[in-house]
Amino acid sequence: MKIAVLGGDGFVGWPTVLHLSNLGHEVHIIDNLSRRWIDTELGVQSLTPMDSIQERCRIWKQETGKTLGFHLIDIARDYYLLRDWLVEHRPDAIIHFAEQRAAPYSMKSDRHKIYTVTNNVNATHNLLTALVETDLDAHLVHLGTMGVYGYSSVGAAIPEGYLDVEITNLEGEKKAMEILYPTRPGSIYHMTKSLDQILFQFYAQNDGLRITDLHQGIVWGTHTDQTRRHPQLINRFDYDGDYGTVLNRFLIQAAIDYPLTVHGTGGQTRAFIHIQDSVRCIELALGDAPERGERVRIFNQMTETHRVRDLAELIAKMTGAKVAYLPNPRKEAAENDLVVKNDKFLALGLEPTTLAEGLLEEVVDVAKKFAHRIDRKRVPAVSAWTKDIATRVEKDPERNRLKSVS
Ligand code: NAD
Ligand code: USQ
Repeated sequence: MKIAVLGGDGFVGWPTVLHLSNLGHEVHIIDNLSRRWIDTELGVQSLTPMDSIQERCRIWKQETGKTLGFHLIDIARDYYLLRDWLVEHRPDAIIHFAEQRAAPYSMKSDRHKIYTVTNNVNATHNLLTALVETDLDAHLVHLGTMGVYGYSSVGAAIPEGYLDVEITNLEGEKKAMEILYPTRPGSIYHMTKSLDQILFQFYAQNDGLRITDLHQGIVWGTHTDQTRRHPQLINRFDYDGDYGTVLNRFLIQAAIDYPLTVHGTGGQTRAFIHIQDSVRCIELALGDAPERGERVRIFNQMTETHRVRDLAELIAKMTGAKVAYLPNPRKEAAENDLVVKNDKFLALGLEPTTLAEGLLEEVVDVAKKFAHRIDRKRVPAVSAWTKDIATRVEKDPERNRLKSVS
């Protein structure tokens, strides 16, 4: 297949590009490199030393003989470039990773809120309208998030996208209906993924676009089989308070002897998936495309759930790290249960890589190797969800104590 990977320079995009190229597909990366600019804005860098995207593609060619295309396009702003690219290349499938994906970054200020909404919603909508305009019947696979469901504990498993409900009509009869699972995003970033869902529903229904939306949990790990092939194919690894995600952060914190930064009680339960499984799921989703006229196909892309404090305790036991319970900069439930259905990927053949498989150690080893690249001042998460929370967090003695010890 000819596949366009939008956001192919990112943390999940790059290993996906390599995985699909290795399988023999013709892969084209479209990216505006905004994530690299955001590192510059924040004054941080990936834990791992990333080469330019052109150099990464050159090394892949050298190692495998396979060519990767790279096209510098901002899909949120350069609509006509995107449309003309699609006309010229006519891909069979498009994988859409190209959004601002950090919840803390999206909550930093009004500017960051506006950027995240403008970038993400326009990126998705430009792509959808371009597919219609160019009469392109490509299968669109979008990376969404488990966070669209919210984290209320209703004591029922979260289904894969849709919920069966019963509505009482004016005659008092009960009518069955299937709706998108009610969305309850917890940040501006997660809200944009909820808006994406409505855009997909409309374009599938109105124009017959073939769309798969993958509601992915928190991705952890760093290497995949393909990024391991050469030091210059190494993946991005975010550790800072805005872009680093919880499990990867705890692992690097343990590696540099920094207390594990648990927010609140750590009673938040979240869904997780290893990066190797993430790229495999995308392969599986590509092989299971919907028909024209079908509703959007939604998969829950996760393999296990964990409570934040359980993860901290597990890593503390494994490495001897200390755990710091800090005031939570986010507005989120202090404690929640989470049961998630993921039957669809299991039925397609996914064999989950769980925390128990020894890969936690691998991340700690990578972090130790590149520890000299870590700026400890960038480790704390400082983006607060409201002004009141910001004031409370700022005054907290435990947070200030951590500042002085670290
Ligand atoms: P990332 O920030 O590392 O990569 C996103 C890439 O998209 C970057 O290379 C960026 O430059 C590019 N991009 C952003 N806006 C663009 C635009 N307007 N035009 C062109 N390129 C643009 O993020 P990631 O961790 O690789 O996540 C990829 C996708 O998967 C995101 O949509 C994210 O919401 C979703 N996701 C990620 C995780 C996770 O834990 N990392 C979990 C669930 C879902
Ligand atoms: N947390 C801590 N300590 C930290 C960092 C985070 O306790 O140092 C807590 C947070 O308060 C939160 C939980 O860990 O309760 C998860 O935070 P996270 O930053 O790991 O994940 P999140 O903000 O939800 O976002 C990440 C990705 C996003 C993706 C989402 C999947 O950045 O792109 O969509 O995971 S999910 O969480 O399933 O919605």
